[in-house]
Amino acid sequence: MNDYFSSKENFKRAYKDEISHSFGRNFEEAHPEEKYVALGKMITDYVNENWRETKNAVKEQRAKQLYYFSMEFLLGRLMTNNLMNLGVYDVVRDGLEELGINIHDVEMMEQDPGLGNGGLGRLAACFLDSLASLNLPGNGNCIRYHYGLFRQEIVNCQQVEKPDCWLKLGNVWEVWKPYHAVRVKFGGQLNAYMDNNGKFHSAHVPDFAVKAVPYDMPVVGYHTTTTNTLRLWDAELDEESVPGGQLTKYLNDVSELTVNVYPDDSTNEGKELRLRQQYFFVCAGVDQIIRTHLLEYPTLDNLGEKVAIQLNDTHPVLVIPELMRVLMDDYDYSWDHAWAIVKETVAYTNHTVMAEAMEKWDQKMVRRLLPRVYMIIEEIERRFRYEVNHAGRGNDFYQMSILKDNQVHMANLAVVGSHSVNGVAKLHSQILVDDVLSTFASFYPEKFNNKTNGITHRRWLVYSNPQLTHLLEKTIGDGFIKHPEELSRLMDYVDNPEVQNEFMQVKRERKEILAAWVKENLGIEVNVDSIFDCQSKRLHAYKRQLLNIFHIIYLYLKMKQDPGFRIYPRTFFFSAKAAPSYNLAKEIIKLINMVAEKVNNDPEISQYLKVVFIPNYSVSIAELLINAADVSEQISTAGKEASGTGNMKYMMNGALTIGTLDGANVEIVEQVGYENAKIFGLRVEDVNIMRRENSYDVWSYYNSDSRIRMVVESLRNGTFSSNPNEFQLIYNDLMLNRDEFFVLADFAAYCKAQEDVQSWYENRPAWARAMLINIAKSGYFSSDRTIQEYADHIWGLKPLDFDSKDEK
Ligand code: B1N
Repeated sequence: MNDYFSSKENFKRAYKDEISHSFGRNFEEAHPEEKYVALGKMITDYVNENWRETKNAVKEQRAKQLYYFSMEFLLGRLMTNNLMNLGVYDVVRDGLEELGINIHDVEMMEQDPGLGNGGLGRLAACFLDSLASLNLPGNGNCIRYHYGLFRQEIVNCQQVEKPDCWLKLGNVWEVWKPYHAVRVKFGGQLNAYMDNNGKFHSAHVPDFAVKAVPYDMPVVGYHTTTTNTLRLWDAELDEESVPGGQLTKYLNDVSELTVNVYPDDSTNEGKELRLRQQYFFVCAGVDQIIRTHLLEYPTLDNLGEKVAIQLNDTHPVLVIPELMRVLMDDYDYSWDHAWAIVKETVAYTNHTVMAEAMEKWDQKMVRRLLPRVYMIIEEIERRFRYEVNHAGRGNDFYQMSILKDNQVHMANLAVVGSHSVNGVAKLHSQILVDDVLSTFASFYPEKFNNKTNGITHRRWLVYSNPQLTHLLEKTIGDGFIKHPEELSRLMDYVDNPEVQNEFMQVKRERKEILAAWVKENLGIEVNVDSIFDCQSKRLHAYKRQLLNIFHIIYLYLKMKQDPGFRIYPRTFFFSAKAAPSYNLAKEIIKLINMVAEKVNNDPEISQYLKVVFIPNYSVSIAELLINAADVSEQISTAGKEASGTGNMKYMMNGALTIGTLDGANVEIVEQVGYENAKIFGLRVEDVNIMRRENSYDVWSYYNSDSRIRMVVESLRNGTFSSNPNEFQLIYNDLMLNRDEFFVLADFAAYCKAQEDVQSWYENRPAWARAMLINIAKSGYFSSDRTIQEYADHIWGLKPLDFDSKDEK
């Protein structure tokens, strides 16, 4: 390994050399951008050796490898992460300091790669970190989007979408691999014929073909040799495929494929371009797997033994027919043999039960765009029907069928073509079995399992909260960084007043950092002695930001009416993007911002109550916000949030959860006990009964609770806007469309829970103790635990062995 980072002196020398070689400048003259890029290049150089060693180890050890197919990887900045995982952060920080550079300024030069929407994409990124840190050979496969999810600005209280040009300084972490390009074909004619031996052949003459070109990013494990690969596919023109006279259209079609992340989270618009994107990275990824495998093994018979493919939701489910196509058409496999290999290799994770997120594609569109793949899906369906009938379950076939109502039902294809189907929290996996996929669960019980989500404690605790990390190291040692379950050692100290005080001091420091940022960037003064109450996640009706803002409106109006009523000072933070076409969600953002404006500028009230909407929620904002929270808002309608992962990040940084029994909240309370979280509201069973019996009547809540009346009427009576129709979508959704997500039904319970939270906070030692317990019990939610479970029970993946070179 080169010795760039072996000492401060070596680093300084190498760094100056790098700047001079790369940019032909003296160090003193270099631009800040150049200083950032130069450091990035040094890190990538340094990583190269481990990267090569990892690839060699996979070969030599004939190790099984994972390919995690995901349309999203929400990585966040990588500089600090990589330096810390390599164990050279301190050398670099100190070396830079001697050169008169603050490492923080260099870190901030990096554009946050936002190649995802929310939880699903961030989960994929956490998984990569855990795979490498556990020495497991696991690669990511995705698209090299030229723009991340949009950058959100708030103008006149409303969301405005701006482009997120994350590549404007280039991407220092990536390596372009033009020689590994793959041709991806769309549309056109399928000419099928039988040869003289009666064998079926098909020749696909596409009407559009592009080159998929890989860009590889190293994924550095924490203090390990293992350096895995995240492969991002870019689309380039395929010289042979440019149709005469149509260059401009052709180029448009090519660049469209990688232009943007689709901004839908837990919804699905069913647009053709998205299907094209899906096939694009699936086809390229499958091709790479096959070629890599054949370099090491003479046959594809053992593919399932050496390769595991995990489908992150149904977005990459075309892997199933595509792998069938390659095995049969390119490598002469029989259907049955190919099908056995595909099922052995592929596993599927479901991330949502929301009907509007379930991917369904118009059959005609799939047939037109992917003729051979469609033909294979039809055959999968035909054989599956036979299997179901043969098992005497013919009556259940329709429920499970892939092709119906002129649509291709992607979740059904995923279940049929894989050996494992998992949900992402216990409650969610149970709902899949009992409800959403119940017919499948009774037909293929052995496929169904649960893998409760996790988060990488390295990014979400160690790197983003150095103050807390320092306190933990001092109190329980640093073993928890490799073995997060050791966080439970903190249980011995939760009653220790000194540790409690030190922890509250740490929390205060984090609150000050956030407050300073808010002041500088948003011009809002917040009181660090107030309770920091945070809800940060995508804006979606089922996540019920509306319940939160309604409670705030209630507090505001009540304080205005009754000078005797005052609350313990609280600052409510929101951060959330709405899909650009999701009008209700955008109106909720507008409401939050208009309430904020009113409340924050009311001199009578603003010392008790502030509302801060932080624009452009992203990994970087989350790193600033979450560790400053006292209260974590996890208030989705029971049964709707598959898991949630923000809940885990907040908990790990000590925030107390106010939440419904939904998603992973259930397991959080299981860990910490009901006395160390605040659970309220309807449960799944209650919601199901009310739905089944059609017994929920918003008007009865409206009529019987004057607080609800007061809040709902404030939407229309000029309190927050002079335009009475300003919040009409919200009003209609609740009062005329029957409040699908039970906001009014849970309102009273939520208010009561919030009162309890306030009294709790007023007893500071009890509060500090509960926060410490939350941290102590958060080890379970490390994605190291999650990944170990996937590796053991789904993938059959073993750690690489580097001759005990790595610390254990
Ligand atoms: O996946 C996360 C979970 O923690 C969340 O509860 C869940 O809502 C989230 C279509 C989705 N489910 N479905 C999506 C994302 C993009 C898209 O285009 C659906 N995201 C989730 C991780 O398990």
